[in-house]
Amino acid sequence: SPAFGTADLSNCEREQIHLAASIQPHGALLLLREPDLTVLQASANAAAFLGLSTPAQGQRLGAIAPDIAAAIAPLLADALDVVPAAARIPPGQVGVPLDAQIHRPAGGGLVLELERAAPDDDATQRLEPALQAILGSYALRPLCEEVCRIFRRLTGYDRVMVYRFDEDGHGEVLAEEHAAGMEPYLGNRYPASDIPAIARRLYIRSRVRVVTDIHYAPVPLEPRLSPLTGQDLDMSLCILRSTSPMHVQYVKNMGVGATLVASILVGGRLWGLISCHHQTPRRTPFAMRAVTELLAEAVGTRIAALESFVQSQAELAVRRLEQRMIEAITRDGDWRTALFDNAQTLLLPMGASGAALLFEGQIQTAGEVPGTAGLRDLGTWLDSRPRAPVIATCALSGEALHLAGLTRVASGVLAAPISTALGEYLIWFRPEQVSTVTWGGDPTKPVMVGDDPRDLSPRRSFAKWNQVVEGRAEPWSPKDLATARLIGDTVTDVVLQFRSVRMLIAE
Ligand code: BLA
Repeated sequence: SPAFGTADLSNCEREQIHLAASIQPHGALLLLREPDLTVLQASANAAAFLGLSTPAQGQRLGAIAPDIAAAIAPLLADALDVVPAAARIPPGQVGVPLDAQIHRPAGGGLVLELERAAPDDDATQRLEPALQAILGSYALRPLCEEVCRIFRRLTGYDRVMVYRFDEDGHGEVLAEEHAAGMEPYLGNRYPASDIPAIARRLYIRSRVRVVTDIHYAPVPLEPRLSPLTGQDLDMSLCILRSTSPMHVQYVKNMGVGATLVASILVGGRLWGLISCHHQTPRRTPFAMRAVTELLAEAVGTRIAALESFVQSQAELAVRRLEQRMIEAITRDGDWRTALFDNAQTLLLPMGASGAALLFEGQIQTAGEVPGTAGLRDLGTWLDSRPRAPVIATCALSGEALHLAGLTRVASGVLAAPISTALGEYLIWFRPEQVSTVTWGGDPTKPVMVGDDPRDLSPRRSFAKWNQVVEGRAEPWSPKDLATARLIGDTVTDVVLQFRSVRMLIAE
């Protein structure tokens, strides 16, 4: 894997970003040996930051910065390996108050990070209404829009976006708030490679990242390697960690001067990001970062609740559907009217744009579906597949070349067999994404997907995304599969009842 800072566009998804060996210059970092708190490694600016006339390395914290040592002493009983602890240092030798953050990295020792504290801000007072708005949101989109408004007001960044990752790690800008005159990114898509898997994994542990001035000169750690391990310091949890140069280039190309990005976790998974941009450098001190972290956690909690509500609504809808199918048998002598009288009944719970039923040689449809011949070919293809409760693909043409003609409306196919007979399925469809999504920016600008980091931009990302997801629908989620299976099982039961009633009548 490429070491930090040596990646190019061909291998940057494997860059070891947690081994940055350098920090951003607005603070200082010390690696301390426990329990005597001797400085083993320090950022090159540490002595100057602390007002020392000799290097910090080799000295005890208690000797070179007694008030800092005293302030962190009560925190050292905690584990500090997952969640860092913080202390406010009153103005002493440095002359200004400091924020100290400490944690224990993999490999041992204690990492101490110091920043100048901002004047006291009563962000916590504004926390309560923000939390109420987040936890009171009744649907995903309004929630995300509210989050953008709250974060802009609270943090003062020029632009706030909520990104969501799909099942494949591709991203979408779901909501946005920005200062007047800025180019909107709302609706923009970008490929998973824009935020490499290594970074997405890191952002589960490190929930808020800040770049204070994107044009910064990184400050190296001295010595380069941790004396405890003989290796690069694991900076996963360092708030001052220097950011990947590849990403720095991207942000510069966007004309952005500073960023703050908070992770949204849902059920332990990285669901998305709250991404804040500022056109000029911007410092966000510890207290405000803590507020954004708490709010991002509330957002994740709310999304989990909304998702489970949607899921239970879907289950309720399926139970109602079963009832209506049985009623339809007695009323019309046919259960199918209950499925197709109202297309939304079938489409909404699945987030599908079309559905079709192949049953006893007949075809019924709702929404956007392939033509009759295409549907029959699809049925034959499904018959050729191993029997399963549901059969799903989000890239039909990749699996069945002869069905490539169906790509536009049916890149996504999710089929539930509804009897033991061949050719009997309930099928849902999703269209090819690239034919439904359009770039919000200037469509006449040429599309560049070259290999030069200087070209990195949302525009290039969008073009790259178009290439990557060509012939693909939005992937079906595990919940979609579960719902399809539930509907499939329900219809299978009804079909069995229907057939036995029909046999009784025939006798
Ligand atoms: C990180 N890339 C990121 C992050 C975002 C983006 C949001 C997370 C930054 C953070 O959490 O602090 C991407 N930013 C975007 C996009 C938009 C935006 C798409 O504003 C659009 C509006 N990046 C690339 C390519 C590579 C790459 C091609 O585009 C290399 C494969 C790498 N991106 C890359 C790396 C990181 C990153 C290595 C991690 C940065 C770090 O935490 O050090």
